[in-house]
Amino acid sequence: MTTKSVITIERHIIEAERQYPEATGAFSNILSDVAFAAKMIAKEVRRAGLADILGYTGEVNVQGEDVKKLDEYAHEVIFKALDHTGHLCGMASEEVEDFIPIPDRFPTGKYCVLFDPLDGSSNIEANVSVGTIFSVHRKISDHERGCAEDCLQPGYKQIAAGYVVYGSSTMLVYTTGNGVHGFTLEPSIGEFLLSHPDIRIPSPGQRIFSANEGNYRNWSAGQRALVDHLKGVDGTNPKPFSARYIGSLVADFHRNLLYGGFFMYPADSKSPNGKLRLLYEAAPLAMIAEQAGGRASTGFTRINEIEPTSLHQRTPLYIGSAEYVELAEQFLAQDA
Ligand code: AHM
Ligand code: MG
Repeated sequence: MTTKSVITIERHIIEAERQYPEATGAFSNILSDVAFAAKMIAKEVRRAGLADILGYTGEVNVQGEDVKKLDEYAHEVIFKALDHTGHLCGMASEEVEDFIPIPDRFPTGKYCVLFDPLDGSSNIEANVSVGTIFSVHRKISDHERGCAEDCLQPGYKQIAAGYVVYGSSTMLVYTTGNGVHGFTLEPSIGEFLLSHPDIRIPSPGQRIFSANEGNYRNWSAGQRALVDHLKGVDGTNPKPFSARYIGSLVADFHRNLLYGGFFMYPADSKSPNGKLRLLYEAAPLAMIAEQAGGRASTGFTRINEIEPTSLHQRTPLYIGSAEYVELAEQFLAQDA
């Protein structure tokens, strides 16, 4: 048997940080802590089918204890993996309304982390892949222990972003602005190993579009025209796209990242700002898409140039292969 050199995520992060002699290691530690939390969450997601027997029902168990839902559990795991390290000035989570301060008993630091702990969790009972999304910003406020301002930064200022997909295997994909790298969890040793170095969205990639077409009647004229074109029903497209929609953003995004294609969650007459959250979903995935050679747009402007005004603000999202996102923008221009 030959032995190949394997690269763990910790080694990858440390080697990347070595390029910056002024680095303190804090940033590396944050990514390692997120990877640790991901392993903890993966372990529980694997047991999700046993929820009714083992807990995570959101109800009170026979001992009178609160039994947490898996998304609340995931939130707590990430919070507790990061709260005490002294590297963060605070956090924001899709599960929590306001900025999350670091408990007074712990020191604070110069970064903040935003996360969607378990995206797509409505799918989990059916064994469909779910994911965690995260984003790291530098502290910018004068507030000694951080405040919401530190989290309310446009996506182009992110210094790292990533996601974990809990699928047929567990994968962590991240970028610090030097390409996109994917790691697969080897469960028997509990380590994320580099399996997808320097991911680029194939161009031209597979002709895939991902959208919830059940919203068709609420879509704008431009959005309808776009999807009619993709499907070839308007007579202008001799090579129709395939439709692939899991309804779990991380899984849909991950497939399109590896195969090519694009995902969209448009604005519609019922949700004029779309459904997805700018800070927990769109901005981190936008950084990854752009680092992999793709694009992310509201349909009109670059996602990562939006100046956020509230932690849970929503945005329409078109993300994936650059040429397909551009095509979407061309169709949507008729709505402007
Ligand atoms: P969630 O944050 O409540 O899990 O919602 C986000 C999810 C995404 O994973 C997915 O892309 C989208 O909602 C699906 O929405 P819909 O069911 O409207 O198609
Ligand atoms: Mg979500």
